[in-house]
Amino acid sequence: MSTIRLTAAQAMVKWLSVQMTEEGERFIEGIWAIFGHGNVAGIGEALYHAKETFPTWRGHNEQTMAHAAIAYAKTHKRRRAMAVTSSIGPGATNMVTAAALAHVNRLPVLFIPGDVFANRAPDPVLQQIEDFDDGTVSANDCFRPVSRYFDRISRPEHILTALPRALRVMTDPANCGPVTLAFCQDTQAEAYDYPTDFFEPKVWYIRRPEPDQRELEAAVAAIKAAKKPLIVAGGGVIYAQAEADLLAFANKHNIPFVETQAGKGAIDWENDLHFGAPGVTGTACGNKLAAEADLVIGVGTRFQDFTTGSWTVFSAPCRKILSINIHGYDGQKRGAQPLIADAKVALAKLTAALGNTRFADPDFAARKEWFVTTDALFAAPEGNALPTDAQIIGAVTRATGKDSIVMSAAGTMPGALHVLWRAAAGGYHMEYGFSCMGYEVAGAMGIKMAAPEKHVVCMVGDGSYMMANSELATAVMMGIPFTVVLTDNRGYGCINRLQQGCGGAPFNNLLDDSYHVNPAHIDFVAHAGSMGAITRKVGSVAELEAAMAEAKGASLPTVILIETDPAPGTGAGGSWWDVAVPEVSERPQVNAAREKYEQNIARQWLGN
Ligand SMILES: Cc1ncc(C[n+]2csc(CCOP(=O)(O)OP(=O)(O)O)c2C)c(N)n1
Ligand SMILES: [Mg+2]
Repeated sequence: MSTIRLTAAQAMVKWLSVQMTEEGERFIEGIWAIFGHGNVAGIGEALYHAKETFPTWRGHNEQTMAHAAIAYAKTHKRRRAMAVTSSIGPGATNMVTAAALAHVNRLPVLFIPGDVFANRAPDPVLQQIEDFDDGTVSANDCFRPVSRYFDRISRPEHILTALPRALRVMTDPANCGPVTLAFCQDTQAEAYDYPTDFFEPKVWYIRRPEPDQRELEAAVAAIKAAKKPLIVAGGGVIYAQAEADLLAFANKHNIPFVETQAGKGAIDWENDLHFGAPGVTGTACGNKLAAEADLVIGVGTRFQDFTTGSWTVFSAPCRKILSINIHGYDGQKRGAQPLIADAKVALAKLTAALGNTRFADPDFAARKEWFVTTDALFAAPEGNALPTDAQIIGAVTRATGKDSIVMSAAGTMPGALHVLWRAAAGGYHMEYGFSCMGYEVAGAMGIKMAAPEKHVVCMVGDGSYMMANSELATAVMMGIPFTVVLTDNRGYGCINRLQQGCGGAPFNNLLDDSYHVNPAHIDFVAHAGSMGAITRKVGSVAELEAAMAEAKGASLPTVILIETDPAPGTGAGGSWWDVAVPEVSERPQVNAAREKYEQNIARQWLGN
């Protein structure tokens, strides 16, 4: 057998650089790295020699580097990914939040944290946590519950099995998610005679499982028996690249559809059967259909509480849910009738079996009415009033075209965008599985790396921006332009509203309502400017539109700051959301909110 003598780290990098997509590109495009003693000598040396064929990028924070990697994979519909390496200890645990984010959103990313010495000679090495009762525990065990595959590389031979398992998970349409290969730092540097053919290029094909015949027949029967079906399109539609198939299916059978946060942008908003969004952040016309539907057909959705209005939206008279899903876990939630298959394949089989089945027209007048209502919300504010988030969205709508991707993750914007944003196909990127503050700026950079031809617009609140923004400097350094619309309402606006909605007093959310000795004054323009971004403070939505037009052509990231009103919500659409209100309180407002809460939980559908 022909062999090649490499360190384990060199072998890992060599192997990763020849894992290919069907289109002939590297599946793992490259690696984000912050070095420390846990990876600089081993992995760092290997990456240096491979830098022409397998690029290394340097960020400012392990979590946000991983956010960029995750956004990149999402933009590529899970067909390409990135790796992220850290030292041991804090560098590694900084990535745990990002791993959880990828896990919830079922997105592929390869985490390679350094780990303690396999030989334990220097124990306790710098940054090693010590478990008094278990010699095998390291900080990296935190990754186990948030990885779809976890392995610890403590011998050089381990990569021969661990790496193919990692790629198997990342390219598996059902089990897709983050992989963690915790790499012991002495093992990284250890040499081994690897079989040469281990490094032959390999193409990873993403399979499309066929449905079970019985499930298919039952699904056809359920649809034929329905009078008013409604399709709920989730992220699975996009990951299966089944957008056109879904539209053809909807058109042929005249079934209206709504899109979840992950599914939004699967189909252009202008299609007549597109009724917007369901649930907590749903459109009025979409939620009206949901309330009247006798069959909800989920396609690639995991039925998160926002989608289902905490299981009050798909309530009476709808008690039937058909769930077309790649995984049995999602396909059988709450007694849903499953059709476990790839979305593209399942839709083709269903439509063939349904023949010319056509349903009665949905309420097109309600759809029209919805756009009249939201047009009014988009209008610029009167006089000197601070704009609302809806008015900001109106301005961004006017300033962007179908070549844009609008993105966000946490705060007021995700809900407001879900209900109001008129997404072109492929024009929406929302991290709402984990809704992780601090995803936005780094995520925008990852999107732009995946889709350089698009105008990427990052919608971020002052709170999320303050939580993580330092990859702005990375984007400047790497010449990756995107537009940040930073809405400054002086604090955690959406949680402040939620707090009061639950009967609470305004407390610890807006900066002025929080303990302070000196009133907070954050100069965002100076802050973003200090990292090299183009910065503008605008005083009106008209100025925002003009600044956005300018930012579109820039070669650097642009941060546009606008002060907004923290008080109003979007004022359109929506449904109840289950946030538990205290059963006893000295505050009458809390008692009143609890009373309402009990009425609402009585409406929840708790399953068959
Ligand atoms: C990492 C993280 N911490 C806490 C939360 C809870 N949370 C959700 S939105 C939010 C406030 C966001 O404030 P900002 O970004 O300013 O948006 P605004 O609602 O004010 O527009 C908080 C604290 C979260 N989603 N993620
Ligand atoms: Mg805010």
